[in-house]
Amino acid sequence: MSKIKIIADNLSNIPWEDKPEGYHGPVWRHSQNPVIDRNPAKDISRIFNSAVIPYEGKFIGVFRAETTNGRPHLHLGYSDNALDWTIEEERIEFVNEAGEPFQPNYAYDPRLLKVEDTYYIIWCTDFYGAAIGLAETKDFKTFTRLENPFLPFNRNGVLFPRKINGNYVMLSRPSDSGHTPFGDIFLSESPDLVYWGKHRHVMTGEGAEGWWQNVKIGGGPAPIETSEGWLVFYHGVTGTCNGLVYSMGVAILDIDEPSKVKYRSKNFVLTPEESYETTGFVDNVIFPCATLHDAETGKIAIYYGSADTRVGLAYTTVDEIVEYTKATHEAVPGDNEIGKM
Ligand code: BMA
Repeated sequence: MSKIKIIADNLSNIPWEDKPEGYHGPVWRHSQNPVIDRNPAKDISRIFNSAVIPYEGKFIGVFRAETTNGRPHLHLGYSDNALDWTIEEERIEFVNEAGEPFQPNYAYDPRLLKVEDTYYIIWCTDFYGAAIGLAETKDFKTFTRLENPFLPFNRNGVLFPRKINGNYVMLSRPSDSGHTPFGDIFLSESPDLVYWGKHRHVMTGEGAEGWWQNVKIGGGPAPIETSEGWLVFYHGVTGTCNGLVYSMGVAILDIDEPSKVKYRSKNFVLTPEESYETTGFVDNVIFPCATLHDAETGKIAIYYGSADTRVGLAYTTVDEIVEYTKATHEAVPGDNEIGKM
């Protein structure tokens, strides 16, 4: 039993390994990483930045697949143990609300979560440039696209797993259409997933003590509800003379007013170190997009894209990560602006 409570279903069949002896960090890697390596299915050369969820006693995922022509699309995958994945060779076929085919020109960095009885996929779509796409499914057979929540340019849309004060809530990261050299995490609310407003600024990487997040930050997996607040893993980016480096950070947001940061760690909790993270299509990228977590034990398994090439898995517990976040907290100037100017 954990001291800090995860407010979600019990999920005792998630992958798990204890922290290795002598390892000091609050998040540790699965010993058999990567869980998905290059060329995982016919005509798919790389899978990374992908999201998984429990479904009917097993696991299902929406995967960012780079096809052999280099254009990313979303493919379904299935697993009994959330480690060995069978990826569909055909991409997900989306329809519009009238049931007609409505394929995105490209699709990447999906998040996947359930709110009430419906599963939602949020991804980066083409809407006159990079923007956030949204679709719903109840059965993983029919995928209906809803209105794009925001104007271009925006990425890293992350829906919360329940309504807060009666509204759906989404994190996003307004950006540009390329390899955006700036960016903070914002939050918006909607009564119906169509009209979005009450926009708030949540977090900035600039001005924080650590340099690992000084270029930009963006949301990661769906927030985890805990007795201490919403636990969020996110990516933070720094620039070097060899390009950008993506690490994983952690913060805890207020449970009723999630635009307020309660605690955030000044340190990264995972940074590219292993060869499958430092070398790939894009070197030095750790990009978390999903967690599986068990309320009873407090175990958390984090799925992350590794070097834009593979899927990695890492572990922590709610007690350890919350404790670490509090112990290494820094109040960053700019985090507490409510964003209404
Ligand atoms: C971002 C996104 C991610 C990618 C990252 C590193 O802008 O495109 O999909 O993992 O760059 O290349």
